[in-house]
Amino acid sequence: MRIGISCYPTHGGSGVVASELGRHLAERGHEVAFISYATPLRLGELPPRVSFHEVEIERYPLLKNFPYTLALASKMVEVARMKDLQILHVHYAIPFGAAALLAKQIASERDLKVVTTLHGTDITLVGNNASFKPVTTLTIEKPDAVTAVSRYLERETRSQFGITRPIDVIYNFTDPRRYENEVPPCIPRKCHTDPATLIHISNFRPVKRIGDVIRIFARVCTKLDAELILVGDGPEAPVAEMLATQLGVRDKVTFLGVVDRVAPILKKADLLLLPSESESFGMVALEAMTSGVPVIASNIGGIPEVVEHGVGGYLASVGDVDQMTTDAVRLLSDCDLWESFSAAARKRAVEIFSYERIVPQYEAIYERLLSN
Ligand code: GMT
Repeated sequence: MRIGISCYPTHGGSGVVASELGRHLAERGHEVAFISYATPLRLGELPPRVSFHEVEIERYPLLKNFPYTLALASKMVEVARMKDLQILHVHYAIPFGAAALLAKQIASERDLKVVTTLHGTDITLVGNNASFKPVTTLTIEKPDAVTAVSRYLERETRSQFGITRPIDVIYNFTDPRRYENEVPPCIPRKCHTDPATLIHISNFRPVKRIGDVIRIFARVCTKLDAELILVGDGPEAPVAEMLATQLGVRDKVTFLGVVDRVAPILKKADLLLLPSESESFGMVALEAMTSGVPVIASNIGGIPEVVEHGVGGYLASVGDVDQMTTDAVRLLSDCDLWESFSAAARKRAVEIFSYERIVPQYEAIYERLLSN
């Protein structure tokens, strides 16, 4: 098949999923054309059968804000014609879903099928904003197929937008080979050596509750020798630094900033902290699990569909720093328990969320649309 993919090219989960999907589709023999304002970071060097088409952002004195969505739609049309695309698969409702519907109408000489994957913030935060809501609603109602990355997100989409159309739930996926190649011999992992390494990976937005990460870590430090690695950047990074200083643990916290690939860093980690307020899936939890890193997370959104409480990690109510600390200390002080959680986390990631299981579900949707 010939598939166009459009996504945010940044480190966010939706860009990661879209990039990995394109890579795997190409590995399986499909032609894939990425359309965005920059090459998606996780894509790296373009693999065989993958092309990248840049939406150029030009500045005109007349335009205060460049109408990116229109330039994106025009580029989609151009690439659909040039590459004879059959499918346009967009990740994130705003602006990709809207641009794809426009492109489909313009390129009406071809029967271009639009698939929109909802990732979470496009529904729960951005798309739900009153200024976008009518457009977001259209981007859910009108595509040929809509997918959501968790059952939670499907329910949320229906209740927040009053949607009744079919929505396919297709979980995000992982490629266990990446972790095996990069972290030999990571599986099965052994109990940590001192200090224990806790890790948090995010875009440092308020929804991630970075303050809780620091509070949990500071409390863990009163019970055992530990360090904290913070991966990513965003508006809450200075808040995290201030709190770490106030709580007397600043010298045990490393701010790594934004990194392209998390697998090599996860190799060093003993525990992932993800105390988010909202999470449609929790891609970093899956990445940690693939690397055999148990997860301490909030029991919200799509996280319980990814992390099995008491098996490969522990879930607690949002903001329950006490419980999360107790669980972290329990795991880090009992090697047998930690090793069983590590193995179970990896097993669940491989058995349920492997690309081998998930990518064919997207292919099945494309085939269904093309056969109609
Ligand atoms: O909030 C983020 O982490 C970024 C955001 C994005 O749009 O990339 O992530 C969303 O999509 C990811 C991939 O499907 C999910 O794993 C995240 O849970 C989701 N974030 C939220 O729902 C807050």
